[in-house]
Amino acid sequence: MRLTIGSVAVRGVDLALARPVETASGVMTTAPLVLVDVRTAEGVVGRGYVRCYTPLALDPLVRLLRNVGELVAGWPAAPAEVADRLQRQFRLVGPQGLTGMAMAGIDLALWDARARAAGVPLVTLLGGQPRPIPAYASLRSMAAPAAAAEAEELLGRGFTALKVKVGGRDLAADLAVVDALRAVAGDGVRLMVDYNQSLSVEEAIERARVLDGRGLHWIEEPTRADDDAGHARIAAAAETPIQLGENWWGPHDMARSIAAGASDHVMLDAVKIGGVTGWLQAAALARAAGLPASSHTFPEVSAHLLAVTPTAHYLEYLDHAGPLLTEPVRVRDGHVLVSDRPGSGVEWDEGVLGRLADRGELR
Ligand code: SMN
Ligand code: MG
Repeated sequence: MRLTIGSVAVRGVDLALARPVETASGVMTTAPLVLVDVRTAEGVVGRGYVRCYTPLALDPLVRLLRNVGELVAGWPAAPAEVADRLQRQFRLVGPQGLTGMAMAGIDLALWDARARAAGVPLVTLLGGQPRPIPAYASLRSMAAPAAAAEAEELLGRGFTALKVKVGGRDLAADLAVVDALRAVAGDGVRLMVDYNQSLSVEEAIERARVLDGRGLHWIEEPTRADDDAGHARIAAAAETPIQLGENWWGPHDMARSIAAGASDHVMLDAVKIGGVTGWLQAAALARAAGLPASSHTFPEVSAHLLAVTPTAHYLEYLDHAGPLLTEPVRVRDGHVLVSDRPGSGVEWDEGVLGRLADRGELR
């Protein structure tokens, strides 16, 4: 299948969230999203989106992606080749941050285009088949009463695993929310906690030793994401598995972290790890190291990717783009269903986008 990139259309939107996402490292009240449409010369349109966490970066990322779009026009619509050329293009500035997000936006849209051109779901193009993927729900509230209420709602939707963000205050506050969740969820539900990099290594070791008694399924990012040696010390001291990965900018960061023995589990962010192309390389690293691999947000494409990830563990259900899609991911019995439509499961609801444009909310 020979496809050539014709043009790239880029739209930005700072989407209000139904409920703010609270973390120990800041609260997200909106999801700043950049939507990428790659139109091939043959007339196929591939779609993908990235999220830049802060509205301060939204206009710059839209601009960067438009510049990259002009650069890649006329290139083969072959994601492996495009990834290689863009990595070289950005060698001196580096593949972290907005440059990494821009490259991933193009990569995700290119893979979507190739799957659509082949008339198959992305998972099929990658050698798998659509199947339900075990998922956990990520709570957005950190305070014990609000988190417990949110948990009840999600348990009612069939989830059997929940993650809560902790670490904004002292250990007693962490325990209060964990115990409140256990009280509503019972023993049959898996609970995970996420510190979002907020503790020192010493604090993390102290808290992990107490949390070890709570039967948690994992403790995520207890200290700075780039502190491999610190995480290795925490992982050695804790009985509970340590989870890391949402802040790896590509498979090289992951390889360094694995070499340091920094975590027991890995979680891949489809954007930061480098789109579908980066994910496939990362999945191979996880397999070689025997590490269970979960996803980080981006549920649509992650469902396709986990279906072909040999050590697939859990999909994170935290739906930010759903209001913009004609078919947001579907959840059944604690699983997210991989869409069986051609592509990666991302189809814009142009009616919704049109209304945002009319209100001047599209960049
Ligand atoms: C997270 C996800 C998305 C936005 C902020 C924080 C978090 C998680 O680290 O793992 O869900
Ligand atoms: Mg996290």
